Amino acid sequence: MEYQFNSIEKKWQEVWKQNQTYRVSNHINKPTFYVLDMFPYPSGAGLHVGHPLGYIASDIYSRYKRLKGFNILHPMGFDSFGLPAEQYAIETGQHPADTTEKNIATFKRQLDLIGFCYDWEREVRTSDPNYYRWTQWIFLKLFHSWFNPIRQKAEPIEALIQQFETTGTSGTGKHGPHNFSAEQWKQMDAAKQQEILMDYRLAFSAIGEVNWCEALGTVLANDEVINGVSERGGHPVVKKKMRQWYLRITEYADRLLEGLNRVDFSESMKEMQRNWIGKSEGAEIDFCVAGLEDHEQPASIKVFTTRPDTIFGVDFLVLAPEHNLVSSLISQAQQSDIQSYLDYVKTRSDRDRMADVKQITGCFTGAYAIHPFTRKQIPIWIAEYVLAGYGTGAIMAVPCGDQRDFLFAQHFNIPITNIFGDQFTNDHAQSHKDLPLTNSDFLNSMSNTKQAIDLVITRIEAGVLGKRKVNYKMHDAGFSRQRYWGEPFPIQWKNGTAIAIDAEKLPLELPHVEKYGPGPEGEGPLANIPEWTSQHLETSTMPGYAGSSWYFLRYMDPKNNETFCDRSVSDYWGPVDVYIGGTEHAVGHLLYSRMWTKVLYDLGYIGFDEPFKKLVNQGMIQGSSRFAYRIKGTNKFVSAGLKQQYDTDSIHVDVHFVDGLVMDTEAFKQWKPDLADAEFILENGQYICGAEVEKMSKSKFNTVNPDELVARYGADTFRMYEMFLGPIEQSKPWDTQGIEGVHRFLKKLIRLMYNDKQEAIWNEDSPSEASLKTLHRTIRKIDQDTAQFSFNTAVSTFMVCVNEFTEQKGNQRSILEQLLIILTPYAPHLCEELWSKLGNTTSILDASFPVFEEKYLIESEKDYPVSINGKVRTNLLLPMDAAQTDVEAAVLANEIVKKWMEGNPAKKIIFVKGKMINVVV
Ligand code: ANZ
Repeated sequence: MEYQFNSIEKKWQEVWKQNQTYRVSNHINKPTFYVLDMFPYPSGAGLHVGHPLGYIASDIYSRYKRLKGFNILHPMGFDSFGLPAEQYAIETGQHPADTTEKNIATFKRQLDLIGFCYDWEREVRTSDPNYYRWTQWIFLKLFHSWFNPIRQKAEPIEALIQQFETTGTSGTGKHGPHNFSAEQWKQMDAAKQQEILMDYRLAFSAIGEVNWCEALGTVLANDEVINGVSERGGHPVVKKKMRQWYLRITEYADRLLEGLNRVDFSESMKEMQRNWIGKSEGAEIDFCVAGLEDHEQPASIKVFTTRPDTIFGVDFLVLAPEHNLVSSLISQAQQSDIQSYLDYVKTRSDRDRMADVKQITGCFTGAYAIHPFTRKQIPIWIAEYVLAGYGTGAIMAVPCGDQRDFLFAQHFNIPITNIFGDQFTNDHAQSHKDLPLTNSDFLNSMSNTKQAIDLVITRIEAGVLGKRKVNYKMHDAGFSRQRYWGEPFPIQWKNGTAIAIDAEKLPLELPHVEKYGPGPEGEGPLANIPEWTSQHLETSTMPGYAGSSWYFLRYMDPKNNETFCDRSVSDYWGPVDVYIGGTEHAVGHLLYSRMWTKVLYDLGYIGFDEPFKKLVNQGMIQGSSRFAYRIKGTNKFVSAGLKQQYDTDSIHVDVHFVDGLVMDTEAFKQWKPDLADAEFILENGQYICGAEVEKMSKSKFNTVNPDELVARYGADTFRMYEMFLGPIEQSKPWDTQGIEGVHRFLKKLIRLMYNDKQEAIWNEDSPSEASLKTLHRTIRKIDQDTAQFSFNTAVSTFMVCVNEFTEQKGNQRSILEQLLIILTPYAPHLCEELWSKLGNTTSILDASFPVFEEKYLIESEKDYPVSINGKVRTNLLLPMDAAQTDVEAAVLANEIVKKWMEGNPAKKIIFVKGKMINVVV
């Protein structure tokens, strides 16, 4: 049998499809296992070889678990709403619905070529009304719920309303946003009540800041703004206040942190999530503004600090420039300085403000605050390094203990109070903890930072000067986009109040429009549609992460028209057992889906509160770019080794014209019209390219398409080669050259069954001990490696096994069959083919993973070196379980031993089991 991979693969793909081999049932009495890939956004570019890396890994794992007797859910779908689709549509002048449809078709064709075991009946598309109907439904659940801080869980908003009606806000937690009695509640009009409820809802609307670009007439996402100007066109972008939707994810901060202890994610992934949540414990302390302390309602500045123990080292306060007290603090003399500083800050993103430590900027307000303990006057500044969105937007600056405060004091010549004695040397802040305090009144000589913090907090709480406070870096998640291609909100606005659309009326379908330019005043494109605005429907749409926050649930029960996923079905499958995807979703998607899961759990719709038990992050496949060097001002290209002698520009060369580093100069000349008359300066008759590892992208001409490789080598080779490239978690450059080796391996496998005259050579004999040993060593290793996602080592184990079988003439059906079973997850098509050639009539996919048997690895005999008086004279083959008396008898009967003993009696025969025999004469 020659290796006709194309026809073999096509044949089996059709058979599997016809027999519905990948059909998944929700009613099989087997243990279940759910393997999930992060579903792709169907871009116009199609798949390149980097994309399938994770998909192949998850596919191998799923097939392996199936052989192990599990009912496997391993679905695939498309994250088809979102900004890139809209952008692509605008660029190409096509409707996003059409481009999305087309792109999905391409993706599916490409995925199918690789032979994944998806049950396409379960496909989900986030932009399908039958899908987003349930995204909208879950949004309504979020809208109709609040987080009860006492029970630490989501509850229906009706329960809160009932509480307001009976006891007012008492009983809704100490630090709630409002404070009123039942009487007061009842006296409020309906609009006021709704306004108050909005401060509790898990999905809520509030005024927030967006990036507004006047010139483009649109709101931009954060990553569309570079250094204060629009990425597109370079127009100025300013912050603009607009009504937005948010998810109250901050309420789940503690539960999101706690849940990390119960999931199997990498430590670095957990750390990224912890940092994002950014829990800090400390205090809020009030500083009265000098000159205003005797007023009826004295103005005070609330600061957040994690180091209340440094309170006596406060030399100034700093407010974020956006702080709402700024305007009331500035003295006449400071007015114009402050104004120009505020104008400057407007152009700075939060990221620049945090990252830029070299440039120290700020402005004195002219006002002073009073230190709560010493009553000293402290100057109040504004500076960009204090962010409005964190803590209280104001800090007590302690130059002695905080480096940014230190640099600021130095820059503006503000005297520094030393509270760390000789541990502070005046050239940088002292960041170490547990140092004895000086100049610190009641804290003097205390050296336990934690105790000092507790003491200060006790004092400020006693004096009503502030309180203990936990802060989170995380913000409530912005949940609206002024865009077209997303889920419409099931919300109508009536006189400024948001009214939920009845769940029965869902989906609220996205209207088909011809134009999706921005609406007036930064509103979304839906604001241009009279039928939409006449119903006062919300004009923004949900963000890209809405649909992906719960898609893993829909796969379980994709056709259900009654609910998003029947409880009995989600109970059957449980949470995702293994989730595979890139690290780029560390803090976005993964946190949102964890939150949605917790809300659905709290409300009783599912029975687990963490969606993903285990997370595997595959590395990126990078491109390996090739360069040619054009001598400046000419159309002459110099080979890499000689380029030093010329002044050159380097240009990317399509990797398809390059074999290793050697360029096909003819193909290069035909590539583009301006290269037709290119000339070359060669090295040893060849044009050698430069090489660099870069991101794989069309613009760098380094993308390799899986379709080409599948056509040339077959899907099985492609699958195994991707795994062979290295550990799955590692990023690595693509290199097509090595694929030949894997291809040869599969041909060698065929050679165990067919000779080069295409005659069957496999037989029904019993395999040799050596072959059984090879087989079982392989079974054990493949089992372990596959279970641990160590696919690269598994591939080399298969190679060793086939080499050994070749040498051993291991072509007996009984061992070949077992080898094929363990190999099917990796090379499903060829294994199915050979399996059927061996006479099997049921699919190999339904075989059982062979059981490893230790006994085949145990040596049954040993070739012992035999020494006479310490010198090795001969070897003796003995059973491994031979006893001392058997050994002695065998040794003494041996002719060579007899000869060396020269007729003398043996004084002693030393026998070390498994090692050696020594005869002492
Ligand atoms: C006084 C102090 C003394 C501080 C000291 C630190 C060291 P994390 O851990 O990130 O929560 N801070 C508070 N709000 C801020 C804001 N909006 N923008 C910039 N900085 C802010 O850090 C909290 C610390 O960061 C707070 O504690 C405050 O400085 C600063 F020796 O207060 B500290």
